[in-house]
This record gives sequence, C-alpha cells and structure tokens, in this order.
Amino acid sequence: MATLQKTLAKQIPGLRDELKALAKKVGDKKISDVTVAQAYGGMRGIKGMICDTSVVYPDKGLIVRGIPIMELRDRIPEEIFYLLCTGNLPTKAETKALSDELAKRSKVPKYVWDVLEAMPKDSHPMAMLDTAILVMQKESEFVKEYNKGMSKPDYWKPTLEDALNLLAKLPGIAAGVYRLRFKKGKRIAYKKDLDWGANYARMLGITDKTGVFTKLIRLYLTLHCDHEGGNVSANTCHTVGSALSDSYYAVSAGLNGLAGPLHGLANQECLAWVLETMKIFKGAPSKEQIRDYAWKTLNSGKVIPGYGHAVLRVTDPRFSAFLAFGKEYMPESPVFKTVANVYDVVPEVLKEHGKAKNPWPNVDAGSGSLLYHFGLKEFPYYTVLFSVSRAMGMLSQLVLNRALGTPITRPKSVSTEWVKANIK
Ligand code: HAX
Repeated sequence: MATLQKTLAKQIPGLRDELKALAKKVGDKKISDVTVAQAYGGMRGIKGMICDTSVVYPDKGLIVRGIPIMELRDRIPEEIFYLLCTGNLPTKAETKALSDELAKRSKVPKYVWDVLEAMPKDSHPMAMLDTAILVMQKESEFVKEYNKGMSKPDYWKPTLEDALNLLAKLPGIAAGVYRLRFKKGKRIAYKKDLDWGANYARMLGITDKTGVFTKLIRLYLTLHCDHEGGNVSANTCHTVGSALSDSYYAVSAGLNGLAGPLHGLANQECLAWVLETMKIFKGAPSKEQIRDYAWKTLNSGKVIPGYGHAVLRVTDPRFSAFLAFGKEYMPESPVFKTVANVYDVVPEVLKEHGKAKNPWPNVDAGSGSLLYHFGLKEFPYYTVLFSVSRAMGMLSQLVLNRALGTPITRPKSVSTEWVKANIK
C-alpha cells in the first residue's frame, strides 16, 4: 500500500537506531521484579515486553499512540490502523488511499466459503472466523518472500502486505460467517466506494435507514482496536509471530484466545446475563432485582461478565463511550436500560463481595445491548465483531515487531520443586 508503506519505510530506520541507542544506554537496567505469586498468578503486572501501539493505564484506560481512546471515538477504523502503525493520524488523502487499498484487496477466495460451508452447522462463529483466517495461510506474502531468501530488514514489508490483505478480507468473511451461521440468506458484496467499517455494517445485512447502525459498527471497530501487548490475544499473536509464523497463523492463534469467556467472549456472556435477568424478572428488572441476581451469580461461584479487569481500576472509557452512544440513540431500549442499571448496581455488589480488584465495567459490559437494539440478536456472534477490530492491533504490532527485529519469545519457567528448593 503505497502511502502507508512509504511512511513506514521512512520511519523504520530511525526507530531501529533509537532502539539500538536505548538498549546501549539503559539495556542493563531493571524494569520489573518478579514474585512467586506473580509467577503462579498469570504473570500479572510483570513488565516483560514492549508494545508501542497502545498503553493501558489503570486509572485512565486505553491510550492509542498517545491519544486517549475517547478522543478517537469519531475516527474511522482506517485512521486508527494508520495511527497504530505509524504513530500519526493520516490526512484525508491518506485515509482515502487506505480505504481504496483495502477495497482493492477485499475479495474473499472461494475456497474460504467452501471450507466454512463444510463446517458443522452449529460451529461457534469464532471457530468459523479463525478457521477462515487459517485456511488463507497459503496466501502469505511473507512465506513466499521468506522462502526466496528475503533479508531480515525487509521482513516487515511482506508482513504489511499480509496485514492489508487479511484486514481487507475480514469484514467480508465476518459478515459471511454471520449470514451463513444464522441463515440470513445470500452474502452481500463489498462496495468499493464505501469505507471498511461501513462495508462491514452493510454486508451484515442489518436494515439501517438512519445510518446509526453503520455509525455503531464504526465506533465498535474503533474502540476495540488494541489494548497494549500483554492481554491473551495480543500476547498469543505476538508469541506465535515471534517464531516467524506468518500473520495468518499468528492472528488466528490470537483470536482463538479472544474466544475465551474471560477475554473477548465476555461480550456474549454479558448480554446473555442481562437477558437472563430480563427473562427471570419478566422485563427490565429493578435495581433491587439486579442486585439479588448479581449476588446469586457470585454465590454460585460464577463471575459477573463484563466487570473486572486485569489492568484497569476505573470504569473502562470504552464502556463509557458505548454508554454515551446508547443514551443518545436508544435511551428507551429495555436491554440498554438494564445495562445502565447494572452499571449502577454491580460495582457496589462487587466491592461488598470483596474479591475482584476492579469492580468497574470493562468494554464488554455494554456493547451487546446496542447491537441487540438493531436486531443483531445472535450474541454468540459478538466476539467476531470484536475480532475484526482487534485484528488491527494485532497486525500493526506484528508489522512493527518485524520492522524492529524483535526476537523469538522465550521466557524461562521454573518448577514447583525449584520454588520449594530455592525460595526461602
Ligand atoms: N465477578 C466475580 N468475580 C470476579 C470478577 C467478576 N467480574 N472479576 C474478578 N473476580 C474475582 C476473580 O475471579 C478472582 O477470584 P479467585 O481469587 O477466586 O480466583 C478474584 O476476583 C481476583 O481477580 P482479579 O485479580 O480482580 O482479576 P484477574 O486479573 O484475575 O482477572 C478478569 C481479570 C477480567 C479475567 C476478571 O475480572 C473476570 O473474570 N471478569 C469477568 C469476565 C470479563 O468481563 N472478561 C472480559 C475482560 C475484558 C477483556 O479482556 N475483554 O476482552
């Protein structure tokens, strides 16, 4: 892609020099100590990797290349991908060039549909999406160039090609998964004069006379784009990619992690939880009823989906952005109202419960209610929407890691016997 390729080609030598100088100057300084509890506890809080696309602060939430996510709410996904890759927002012309480039690469190979159509009819939409990505691995430009003997400083170039090819096809594949899995009829073709997000909204086939659904999908794609490097999907994608596995392998692997209920699948679980309360209480429950149901959930040993976070210690600004959207466009929707009432009640319940370090909602607590309002009610599909967006973060991280020659990931593990013998 001419513009993005050129911008990166200009930046990368400087980034390499900066990294080399930094490693020389402070390479032997410590950035983290590791306790036994952290080693047993999912490596929580250990600073052990670098990610420059975004940072998550416990008290502020997601900052993409220095810009708080709330300030990026009205940007379209192409602008976000450009920002993730280069650190700068694109001009109008650069944005248009990227939209056009994605449109040019958007055709999904027929064999992808053959494979998806052969899958069991009750496959999870995430299994379908990840299979579709994996089956396209044979298209990898990185593999072709690597097999020709490409030199290391050039690795990022075919990685960017793979990133653009994959990103371009994801809305079509994801919308196709929706229409196939939930029997919505024929697939809808990519329209070359629309942007990437608008295309996704259109290809899902949801009626959108007012354009608000398209606005929601663009917002959804922008808000979920990236969440620094240590979360399950980013970290998995990074680790797989660090073995020089190509972007199809790496992104598919990362998204398999996003498909877990403690990670991206929480948006499906969260709407299911909200709908369950509405079913039990026959309509939008009162705050007292929500409180009772939250306690029932906790007392049965389950988590309240959409609440808590490994890093955040405040309300996730991405949740606030969805809440504001709901208040503007669907304040009377019973499902949305229930989500807003859950927000008034659950943090207090979790504080009283005393286990979760963060009682506040994360990104997954509200997004489903907005999709539901527009008739996108098949909540097992919600993590696919999340995935299309998160692919931008994972792919930009892969491109940068290839550009900087990040080595293969290989932390050291120790055994419980080692801990017993060595830690007094
Ligand atoms: N409901 C009930 N209990 C919770 C809880 C919640 N929402 N959040 C945390 N806890 C519990 C944990 O299960 C843990 O209990 P145990 O000691 O019995 O194991 C305890 O509180 C301490 O956990 P923590 O340190 O606060 O949280 P972690 O960093 O271990 O985990 C999670 C973070 C997001 C996985 C966790 O908060 C959770 O399970 N939340 C619900 C699921 C969810 O919303 N996931 C999506 C997170 C955002 C995301 O990645 N989106 O993709």
